[in-house]
Amino acid sequence: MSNRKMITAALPYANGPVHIGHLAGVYIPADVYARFQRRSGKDVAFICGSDEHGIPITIRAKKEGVTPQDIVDKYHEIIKKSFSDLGISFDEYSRTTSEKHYETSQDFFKVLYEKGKFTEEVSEQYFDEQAGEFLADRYIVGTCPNCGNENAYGDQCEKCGSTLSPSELINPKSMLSGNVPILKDTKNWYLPLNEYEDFLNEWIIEGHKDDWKPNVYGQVKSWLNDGLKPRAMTRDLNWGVPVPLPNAEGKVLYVWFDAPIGYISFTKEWAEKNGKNWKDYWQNENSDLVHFIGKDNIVFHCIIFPAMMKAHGDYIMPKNVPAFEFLNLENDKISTSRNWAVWAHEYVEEFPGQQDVLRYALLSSAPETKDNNFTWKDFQTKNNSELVGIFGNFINRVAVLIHKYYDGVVPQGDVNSPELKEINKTAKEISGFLENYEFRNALTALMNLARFGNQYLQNEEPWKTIKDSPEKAAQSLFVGAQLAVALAQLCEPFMPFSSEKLLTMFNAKQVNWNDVETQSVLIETGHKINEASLLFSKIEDSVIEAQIEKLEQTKQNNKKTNPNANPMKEEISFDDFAKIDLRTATILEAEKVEKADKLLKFKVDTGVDIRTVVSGVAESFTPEELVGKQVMILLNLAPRKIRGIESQGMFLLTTKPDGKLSFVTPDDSNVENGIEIG
Ligand code: B3M
Ligand code: ZN
Repeated sequence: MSNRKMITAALPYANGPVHIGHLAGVYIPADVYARFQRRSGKDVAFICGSDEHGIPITIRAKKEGVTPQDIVDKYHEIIKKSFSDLGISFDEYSRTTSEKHYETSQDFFKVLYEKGKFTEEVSEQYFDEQAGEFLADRYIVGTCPNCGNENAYGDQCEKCGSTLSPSELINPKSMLSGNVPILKDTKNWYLPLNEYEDFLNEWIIEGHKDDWKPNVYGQVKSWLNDGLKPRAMTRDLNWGVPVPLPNAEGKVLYVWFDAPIGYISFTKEWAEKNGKNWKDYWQNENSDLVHFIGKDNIVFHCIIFPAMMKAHGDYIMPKNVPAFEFLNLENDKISTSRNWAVWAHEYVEEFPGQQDVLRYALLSSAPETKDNNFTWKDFQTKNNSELVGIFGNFINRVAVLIHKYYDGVVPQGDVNSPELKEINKTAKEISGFLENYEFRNALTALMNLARFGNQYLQNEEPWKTIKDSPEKAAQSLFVGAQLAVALAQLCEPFMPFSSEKLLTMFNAKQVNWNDVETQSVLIETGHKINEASLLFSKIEDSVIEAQIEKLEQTKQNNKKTNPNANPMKEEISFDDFAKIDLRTATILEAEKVEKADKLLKFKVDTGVDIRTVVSGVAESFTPEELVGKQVMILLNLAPRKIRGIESQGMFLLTTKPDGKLSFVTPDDSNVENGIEIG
């Protein structure tokens, strides 16, 4: 085991806040591990930052009608604050738009380029001629070949869930302009992953069969069994780290090329500020590189990034990649788009001072080996029965009784009491579990020590023995004090806020993990403790019901009242809406269009002018019945030639279940023409 721990946690995309799924499956376990390693005297670098490139960011920007930079600036701050509020003890939390990161990822690319590690391939890709841009898969919409959904994306149909490629879409359209994209040749740089198969097989399949988690090992094995293909490390996009080569305009590094290099860039940033050498952590065999990630990131951390580092040549391979499964919320998949989540920043606001309760609850249902479930009821039980009822109760009793009987001074007791062995045993157990990434077992071991303490006090009954055999009472509370301080020391990786409070309460200092594993006395006889304060407080039913109600509300909002209704279109900004000029108007004349069964031609008084509109309503109305009708018109739609007639606007219409059209008309029959609608 080496003395240095280079610990990374997956870089969250800065396209939204973090939720309990992220926390339970990556950040809290990673933090427990990092804190534990620091306490064990290891030289730890715990590094993370926001992933600010990639399509999720540009999509979100488009949705909100702002620039990608606006999006990442906003969410980077929110995410960073949530982590710090929850006590995630990153040594560095940076972002992939930092200067150091541009430099580091471009250098990395250049090294691979100069070593001839890339192949150049020309492929056909969809291109939007009007926007002048190549289109990422997500930017192409069309009809799903499997279910007929007209709003399927180039990479996936959200209605039937099938994975697609843009060429499979029927009637593909660009989301940028709405035009039909053309196929155009483009050159990109590929990493031939197939050339790394032997290396990966030897390193992981043969080398880590026994020490990597079965879910991780299994996924890697199945990827390798299927055979690897060259993968493009550059993309035709305008948001990302520019490809550092001449003639590579309009091309950026693939987000999964630049993002993991972020770990390195941010380590450099940290090292510079702290007088360290980043290479000690990344390029020295005496360093254990450990990546904490969710299961959807396994291939990137176990295959692609290692292949990149191998190609580079100077880097160590990860010692372990403890990937977590997913956490569900109230038995339903957590989803950002459906707002089905408990958001970290909202929790911090709604449960002030109770960060450790969330840390505890999430750790005890961490999705270590299979998907797991978070429910508010369970959260309440964990707080009320375990944290308040067991942990808090034991420590409170000890502190209160020491004040009551001994003026807050730890009484005389036997330093060889057999109960004290429980402390060392628990410390060793926890450390064994944590070295093995078994966070739930580690937490159980901690809790068992509190249970043991409670039981001990219950059996000893110092509140009774104080009268007839004060020596016995002193002995009990001496042991109680040791157990309480042990809990204060050992709970730090899991519940750092409570640990700090407890150490203050017992007027004690944090010690190394090894001291708790070996010492029999953690607080001396004669030591004066501080005032007892309550560590945890009961969470009332009403608080839990309010949270459940909040989720219920989300469910209602998500529910379709009309199962046939199409899903909502892409969100638009107010500015987009403000561009639309809708008016009241009156039809002055109407006539059939020759040789066109569906079309009628109208003269319309829009209040602004009198203009011609062609509309496909002939199957639903006769011209005569429409003369004099007041309608709503989209006034500023670019004119279009329909059957040789220039149509200057569009009526607002709806379709009835029988397919017949009907006009949207003002509720009030006396509205003037030209009144704006909005
Ligand atoms: N940004 C997070 C995700 O897939 C992704 C991780 C990058 S780690 C280098 O949700
Ligand atoms: Zn479909």
